[in-house]
Amino acid sequence: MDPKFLEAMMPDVVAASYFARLMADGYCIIPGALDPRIGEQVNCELESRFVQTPFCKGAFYGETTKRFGSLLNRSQAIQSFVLNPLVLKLVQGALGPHCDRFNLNLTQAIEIHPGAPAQFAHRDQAMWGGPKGELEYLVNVMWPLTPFTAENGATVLWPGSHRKQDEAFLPAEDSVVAAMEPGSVLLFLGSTLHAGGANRSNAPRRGILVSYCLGWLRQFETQMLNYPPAVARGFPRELAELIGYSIHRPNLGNYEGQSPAVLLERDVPDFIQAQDALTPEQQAMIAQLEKGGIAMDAVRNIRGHNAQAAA
Ligand SMILES: O=C(O)CCC(=O)C(=O)O
Repeated sequence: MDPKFLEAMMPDVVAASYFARLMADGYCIIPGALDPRIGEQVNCELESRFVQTPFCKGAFYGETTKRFGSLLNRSQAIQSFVLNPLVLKLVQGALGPHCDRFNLNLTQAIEIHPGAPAQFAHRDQAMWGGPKGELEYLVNVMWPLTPFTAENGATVLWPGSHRKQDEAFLPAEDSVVAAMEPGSVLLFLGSTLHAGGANRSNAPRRGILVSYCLGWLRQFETQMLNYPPAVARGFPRELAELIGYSIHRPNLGNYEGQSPAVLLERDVPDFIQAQDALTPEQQAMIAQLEKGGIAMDAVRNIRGHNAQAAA
């Protein structure tokens, strides 16, 4: 990555060095990203749900693995994972060039039990159609609640696989194990080939997966059902916006023509004024048009029409 471009995009030197690794290798591990006591608190808050949740069904989720989502409903401390400033900076670096804003894609607790086989290697971007290899669709962030080791099923990744989109599988010997302690965090791109590892130890491996996707994509978890307005009203504004109580300019995801954040108000008006939410470029285009200096085709672009097709 061109160092000048990197510096312009990521002036924070620590963030810039992790970002460079993330984009070069398709993943990076940040040791000591969070006070491990926060992880312990999350672990306590989720304990009874881990115990009571049944094993998954299906070869991909894993029949000796437990998973559950909606974690912001189940643990207050999870907010420190989701809103970690360094992580958000790196996600912005990877997804920012391709969207107006990114959203929370999922929060999922994953407990891989002893005897679990390795998961199928996959790229999480496969859930969306569209070209692959040209843009990043999501960034995954794995927060370990127990140590992650080669024996107990730490995430396995294929470095550089984000640049090999034509290769669905790569040799096992080219993979690396994301060994890390609670408090550290693993980030990897949606284009990076990876899998949950086999658990050959005698204790479960617990981790919290948080992922963020381009703001114009359907989210893996239907976040606004998980966190309807009555719940989201209790969240910090930044978190509510990440869930989807925000507009992706131009005008995407609106409620009655406004940002769905209007639903977080105590008194939602009966009659709501539809209100433009355009990108700065579009606003500039309209301003020029109003001065009489631009062709109608350019205006059609505001609604996403192809100017040539429309001509
Ligand atoms: O549990 C892990 O380490 C990775 C899980 C994963 O990649 C997935 O479920 O998509």
